[in-house]
Amino acid sequence: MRSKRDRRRGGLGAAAVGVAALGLGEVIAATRGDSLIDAIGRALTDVAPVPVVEATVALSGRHDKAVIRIGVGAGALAATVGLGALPDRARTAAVAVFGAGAAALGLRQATRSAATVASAVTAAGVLGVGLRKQPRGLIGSLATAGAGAGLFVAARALHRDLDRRRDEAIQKVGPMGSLAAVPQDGLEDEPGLSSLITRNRSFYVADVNPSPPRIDPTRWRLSVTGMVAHPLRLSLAELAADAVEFDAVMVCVHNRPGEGRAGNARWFGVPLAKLLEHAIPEVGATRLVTRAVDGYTISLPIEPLRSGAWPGYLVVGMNGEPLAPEHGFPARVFVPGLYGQYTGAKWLAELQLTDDTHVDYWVRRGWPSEPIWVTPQARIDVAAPGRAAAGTTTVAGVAWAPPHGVAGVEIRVDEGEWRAVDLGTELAPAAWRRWRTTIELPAGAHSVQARAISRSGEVQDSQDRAAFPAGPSGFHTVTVRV
Ligand SMILES: Nc1nc2c(c(=O)[nH]1)N[C@H]1C(S)=C(S)[C@@H](COP(=O)(O)O)O[C@H]1N2
Ligand SMILES: [Mo]
Repeated sequence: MRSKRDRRRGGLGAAAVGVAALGLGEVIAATRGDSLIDAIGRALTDVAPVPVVEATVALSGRHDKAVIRIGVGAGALAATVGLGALPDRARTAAVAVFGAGAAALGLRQATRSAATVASAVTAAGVLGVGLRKQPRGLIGSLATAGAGAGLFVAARALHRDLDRRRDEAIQKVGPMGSLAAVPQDGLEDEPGLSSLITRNRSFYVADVNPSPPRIDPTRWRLSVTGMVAHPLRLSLAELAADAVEFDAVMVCVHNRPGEGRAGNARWFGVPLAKLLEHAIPEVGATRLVTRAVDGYTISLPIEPLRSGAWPGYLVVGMNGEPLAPEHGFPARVFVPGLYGQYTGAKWLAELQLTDDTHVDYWVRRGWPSEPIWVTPQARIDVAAPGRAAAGTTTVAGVAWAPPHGVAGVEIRVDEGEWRAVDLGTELAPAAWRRWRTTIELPAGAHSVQARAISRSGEVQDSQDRAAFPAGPSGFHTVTVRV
């Protein structure tokens, strides 16, 4: 019988071995720019049931990637402590299963990384041996954990070096479109209001990868394949030569009113109608599958893209620059007006024309197969004492209703009458539109709500609805104290 104190020591030693094993795994994966923790995170994302995904997104917000990483790391350590408490033979079997599972992950079509396989096998080996001969005493455990932490630092340094080289390669690509004349809408003087164009660095990031895939632009080619008479293979430069600029808001289907998973940019892309015209779809081709380098897919109906009814683009630039790695470098598909989850894949590898038998990543998990359109939404960014006159309150924000455009924004106080606000100049119907008004409020606390009305006549829905399965709705409500 081991005493309670021994067991606690054992837990500490096992945790230290876990840190060392994971740290070594991270270094091996990092030599190729991969990460064992991220590979496990992606695999868990791939199999998590929709309610788990939805809860994670709702609770972690824009920190979802950090939450997943920390969760995987903590889970792995907890598992190690559990393994440490098992009898030798059971533990060896468990570690072997663990390692085989993680190695299989590295072999999956989605990641297919030799470095991840080597990393998983090595980490499992270190676990197997280390848990049998656990470090003794507090000092031994701390030394082992410290060595593991050093390996994490080394892995980070490797990543930083690779990131720097990748960023240099992206910079060499040169400008993509221009933001020479920064557009204005007349509301430039409102502090706290979202900028008319969201800077690339501030633009929200939403995807299933804990870290963005690295793509070498000199070797990358876009393939247009499948049911086409004339398959295409195009370089980034060839695509850029045919690209045009357009302004549009991109919105994540998880963006509840008031949240920040939406951004407005000046994009640079090739109209999909033009690419389809060159490729010549065969009779029977109904879906355009946008496939990312990691296997993720989003598909779109070909007909409306071909006719131009849905103005889709193969995007290669954002606000005058190549796409940032987080935003899908070197290319992505974007159909303004469709939620991000339906609008097209980032890190595009291929456009494949096919029939209706294709099933997308999220559709396999229960999301509707037909694209979901963004509904009108207004967000309140500012609700503060007015600067012009004492006793007034300025309320300002952004609103969107792509692709038709925002016809009006209204606010109401304490659920009273709706009143119209002033709109900034419209950049483009698919872009977001800023708005502002000044109101007088009696002393006390008041609720202020906003709603958007689209040019197609759709009024923002008052019903509070979660993102799944048709997109969120409801009003953004803020409390103002006077
Ligand atoms: N390859 C790939 N493309 C993707 C996704 C993804 O997970 N993988 N997520 C989609 C979702 S859900 C959204 S909201 C947008 C987000 O684009 P952003 O990160 O540039 O804002 O990308 C879309 N394209
Ligand atoms: Mo999204």
